[in-house]
Amino acid sequence: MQKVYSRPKGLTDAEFAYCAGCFHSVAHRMIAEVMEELDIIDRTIGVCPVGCAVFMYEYMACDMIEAAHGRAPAVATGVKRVLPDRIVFSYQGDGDLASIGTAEIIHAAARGENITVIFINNTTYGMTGGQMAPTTLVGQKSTTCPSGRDPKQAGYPLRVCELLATLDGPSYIERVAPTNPAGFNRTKKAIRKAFENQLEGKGFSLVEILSNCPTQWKMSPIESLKWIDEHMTKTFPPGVFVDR
Ligand SMILES: Cc1ncc(C[n+]2csc(CCOP(=O)(O)OP(=O)(O)O)c2C)c(N)n1
Repeated sequence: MQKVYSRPKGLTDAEFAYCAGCFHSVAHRMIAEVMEELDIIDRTIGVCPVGCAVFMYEYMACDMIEAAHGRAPAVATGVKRVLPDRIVFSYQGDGDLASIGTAEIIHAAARGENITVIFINNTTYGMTGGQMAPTTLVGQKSTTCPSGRDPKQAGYPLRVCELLATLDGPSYIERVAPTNPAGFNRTKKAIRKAFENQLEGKGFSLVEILSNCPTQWKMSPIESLKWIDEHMTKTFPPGVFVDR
């Protein structure tokens, strides 16, 4: 019988502690596969976020560093500049990247740092109890906006790809929605390209993955995929925003 599925070498043997159906596991696996395919596991350094992926260092078989909340792009910048032969990526949620870490991501992008950023946008602060995030949709309920986000009080969602695309620094910015097999393939391809760009010295690459949070959204994993397609993609359209 032909073996068609095995654990990528880029993952350790640790079992994921994520909720059932959570995209963090999917994104970890894709990064692990890309590292294996590009044969860079031994020279990759990842920077973990504060958020549900705070224990990412348990799961990845490369070197990992834990950054303070939102500071991953600054830490990644320092590591890459000191060790330019290493492949350096940050992995960040929307609370981490688009709220407390807004300054770090904008300036790393503007400087065109030769790093790879994987941005997990699940529209909520998953780890701390489902509070409103900068990417929470208008009308979306959360524990801190139980009647739905009201722009009069809480403003509008932040579109990170569109914002960063106004800068001259980034070399590649793409938003993907892995809600079906084609979306999965697109996501894997985007992650691979974001790592390849760094290998080629092209500069700053960011992939935003429209992600779910079945637990805080109070949905089944299947319902959460449908919700991404029907609601999230309207505010956050997938596509390539920068490729140069
Ligand atoms: C300096 C600091 N401020 C606030 C917190 C509390 N905190 C922990 S995780 C988090 C947000 C996580 O949300 P997100 O980045 O979207 O990741 P997710 O948990 O959804 O994957 C916050 C505010 C903290 N740990 N440190």
